[in-house]
Amino acid sequence: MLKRLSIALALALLLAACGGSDEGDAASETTAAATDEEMTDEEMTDEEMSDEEMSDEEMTDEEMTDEHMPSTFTVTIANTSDAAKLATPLAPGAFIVHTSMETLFADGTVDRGEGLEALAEDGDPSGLVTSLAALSTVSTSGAFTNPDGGDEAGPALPGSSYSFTFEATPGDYLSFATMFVQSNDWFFAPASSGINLFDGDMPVTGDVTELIGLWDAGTEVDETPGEGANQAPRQPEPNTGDDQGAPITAVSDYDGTISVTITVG
Ligand SMILES: [Ca+2]
Ligand SMILES: [Ca+2]
Repeated sequence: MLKRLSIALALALLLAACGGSDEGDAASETTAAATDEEMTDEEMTDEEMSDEEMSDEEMTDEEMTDEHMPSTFTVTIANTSDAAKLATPLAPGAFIVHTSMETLFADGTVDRGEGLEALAEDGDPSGLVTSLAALSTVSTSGAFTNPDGGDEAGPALPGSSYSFTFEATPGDYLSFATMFVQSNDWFFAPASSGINLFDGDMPVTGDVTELIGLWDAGTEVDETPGEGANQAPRQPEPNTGDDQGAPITAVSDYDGTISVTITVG
């Protein structure tokens, strides 16, 4: 199973690397276009005239900084499942900082088909991260792929953890999702509203485990956790199993599988 996940992740990272190359080409084209603009006197004049506007923007930024200096948060998701009902790996997951409700998923509705299924069934967060990054209400998005202390992407086994860091200001919420690997399509995530990262102007810190739920994505029929032939550790390839076509719902009875803490520094 671990090899299979590693292979899937390696493929995902390879695809991401290819995408990066395309962006590099686009950046080169942009630079060339900018050079052309510099050669046009009229356009240069326009740019100089906009300096005043830029000054106004800088003043606004300073005012913003005084009132809402971003706080730097670090979230750690520890796998404590060896002391819980069923020992399970966690899989690489996705996180976002957002201002809208029900951004990563919506409790009680069918999966939107934007990448959550692959995260919940196969431990692949790449598609969901791409979808969420495109939303105007998402200020930061990313994947957590490497267990703490490791330099390779892979599952977080019992006793290990994932961590990720981001900046946020009052009004921001955190959502994330990571697969309960010994299942067909279950994932750990905060309630669909996300975690309000501030209490007034004060950053929220400490143990937030009680804010995290276990959810059934409703995309694949459930087998007995830890035993199903279509679950990630045993399925012959990703996306193996019967379609469920059900709304996303909460799953109980697996308290203590993870522990989540937030620090600010
Ligand atoms: Ca299911
Ligand atoms: Ca499956």
